[in-house]
Amino acid sequence: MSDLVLYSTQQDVAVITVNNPPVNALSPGVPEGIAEGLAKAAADETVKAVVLIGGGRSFIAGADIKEFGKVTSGEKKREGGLHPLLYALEDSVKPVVAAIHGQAFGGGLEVAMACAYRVAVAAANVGQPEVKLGIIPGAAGTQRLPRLVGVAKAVEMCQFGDPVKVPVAAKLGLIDRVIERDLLEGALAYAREVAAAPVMKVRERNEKLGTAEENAPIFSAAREAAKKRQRQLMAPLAAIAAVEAATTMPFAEGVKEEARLFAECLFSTQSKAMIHVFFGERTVAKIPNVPKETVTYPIKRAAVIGAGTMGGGIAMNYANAGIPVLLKETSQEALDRGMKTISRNYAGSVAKRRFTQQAMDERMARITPQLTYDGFDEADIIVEAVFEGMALKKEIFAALDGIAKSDCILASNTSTLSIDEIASATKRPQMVIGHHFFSPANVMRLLEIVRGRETSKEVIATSMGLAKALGKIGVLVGNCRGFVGNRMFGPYRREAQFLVEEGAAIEAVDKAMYDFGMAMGPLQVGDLAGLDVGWRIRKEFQHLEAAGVRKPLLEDRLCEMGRYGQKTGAGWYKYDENRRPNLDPVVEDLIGQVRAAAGITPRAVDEAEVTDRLLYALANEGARILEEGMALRSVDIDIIYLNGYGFPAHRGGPMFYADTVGLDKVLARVREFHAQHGPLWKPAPLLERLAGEGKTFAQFDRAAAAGA
Ligand code: 3H9
Repeated sequence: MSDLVLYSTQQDVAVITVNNPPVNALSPGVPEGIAEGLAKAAADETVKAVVLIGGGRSFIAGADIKEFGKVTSGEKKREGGLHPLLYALEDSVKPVVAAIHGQAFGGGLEVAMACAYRVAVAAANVGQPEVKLGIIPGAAGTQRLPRLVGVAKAVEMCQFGDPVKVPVAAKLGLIDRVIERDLLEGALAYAREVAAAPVMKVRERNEKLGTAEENAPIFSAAREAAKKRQRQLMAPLAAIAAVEAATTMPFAEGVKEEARLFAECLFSTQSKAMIHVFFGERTVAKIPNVPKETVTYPIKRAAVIGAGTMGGGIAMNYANAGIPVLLKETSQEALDRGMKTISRNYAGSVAKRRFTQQAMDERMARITPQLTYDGFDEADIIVEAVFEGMALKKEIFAALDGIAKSDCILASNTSTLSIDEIASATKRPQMVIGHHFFSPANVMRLLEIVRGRETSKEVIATSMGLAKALGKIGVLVGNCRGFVGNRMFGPYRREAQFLVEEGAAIEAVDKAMYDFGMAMGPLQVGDLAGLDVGWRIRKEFQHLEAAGVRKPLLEDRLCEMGRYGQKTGAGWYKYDENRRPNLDPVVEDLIGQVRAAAGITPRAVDEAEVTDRLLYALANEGARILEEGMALRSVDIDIIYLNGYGFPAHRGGPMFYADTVGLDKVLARVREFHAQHGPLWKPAPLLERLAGEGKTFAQFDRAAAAGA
């Protein structure tokens, strides 16, 4: 047998141990190894039962996701899948007991469900998370699961893919015994208890499959929920259909229907995009010149300067992670306002039962509001979160330089300003870094970690680890204006405004992007974030603007009218008391005036032009960022957009999307826009090079990784 699966016997019970770290994925060789172990057990007369267990940290976390790409790219042929192994497990005369710890996910749970019994430690999780990869269970998960847990729960598990804790799974009938002490010991004892008992094969158990009348409302409710909560996704609908097949077809037919739906999903662009995101989220943690072994600073105490929207949200992150945090403001009024907002946010979570009142009290107690720098000398990290103004930020960092201990990380939450210039106000630029949180900071998952010229590797490694501890996804970016996310968002929102100036309706621009899958259209996003933020930044950078380059005209005018967006009740739209956007004739008038003053004759703009202008503005700027090394890889840009800007996961991110369109086609459109609209559309040299070579951004990433 290969090293991937080990076989041993413990008196009268055979033990098959999957040994494929880190998560015991069902990589090539693993199913074969299990089958071999099973055959050995069958041939050994002294063996009465079998335990199947995972070595290391989990049972089996599912199919090897890396293999899917090989199949869809044609590099590898699709074979019979796991079914032969699953039938062998289920038909085994000697009962097989799956012993679960860590995770039994996807193919791992499917293997466990083909066993005669399942035992598990209470801390383990089971689930069918395939939809999160844009696919559905492909080894009869949609057929065996409803037979064990009933139709409603099976639909929920396959449609949403969330993990289920073992105590819950035991109540559902998915786990036969929860093992309190040593898992292997418990599994062996259980195996001996059941060795002689007759086994009812899961595939032959139909008692939980319900009647057509009982099931109809379950499926229609699930489809309704998919429409609302899983907009545009094909896998959840396929998962529902596959479970439905379990209720209307004999097992073998249901398996065939599942296979058909699985293949449809696997070969879709959606699943390629979501698998790209799965690996991308793990890739961003890997920084070529900051090795895994880099020493990190322990972060036990934090301090935040500024109790506004951002500062308050950042303080909540620390409090949520169990780290006490000082929160400083300059006036009692601002401090009280900030603390009130925090308390209101927490109370909202308690009302929604996300956590208890006691948890809220503990979190509140970790935040110390104050007007002074008292205690800042003991902080391991200080995060500055005051408004965007270089002079003020430098003043604060100069003050911190005199107060903070020598190994304290000094972070700025700036969204656009130079970390190097901020660091120049201190005598320790190696300790200075950008921690760019996204609003609302206690909710949004993205943290752009901005590396200054002199930021030390230890400070970077600590920041990446800290992001994880705060429940964020940290992406390292370079120090350029707007860093990665906002630098690209500039052209994206600029084009949205240009399109309106040229004749597109406000709501048509927003709808086109919403229909593409974005959480919100670009003009609505402006209203949500506050149009004054960009206005202030434009004023700060006015001196850098090149003469003769077209500038968007409308948002400055809206701000001059006091229309900052939702916070003032009006921006691009007018908002009612429920924050619903309505078109406002005042804005229509303004657009008319602006067009007339600029000599623009409005023209018809179709949806394709809106999506191409906006999405290729992102990709073109992204290509520049990549070439300059401001993002480590194109996938880092994608992860930023998915987690900070509402880009849909099933499109994979702006760079992946451009790859799926084809860089030659993207370039052709960029050239067209360049000819029509001038220098802002100059094609990025990297885009030209890759398109010329018939390559993709993903290939650029792979080549860079190979060279690193
Ligand atoms: C499936 O099963 C389809 C079936 O129906 C069968 C059809 C025929 N494959 O996340 P981590 C890697 S679909 C390959 O950092 P954690 C991961 O990339 C599958 N690799 O650790 C990382 O690599 P690296 C259904 C995998 O402790 C390393 O392992 N299953 C797989 O935070 C550590 O991962 C799923 O969707 C895999 N299946 O979390 C489960 N899983 O070190 C997906 C992980 O090079 N996995 N890797 O960056 C997870 O949810 C989490 O990884 C898990 C561990 C919770 C297991």
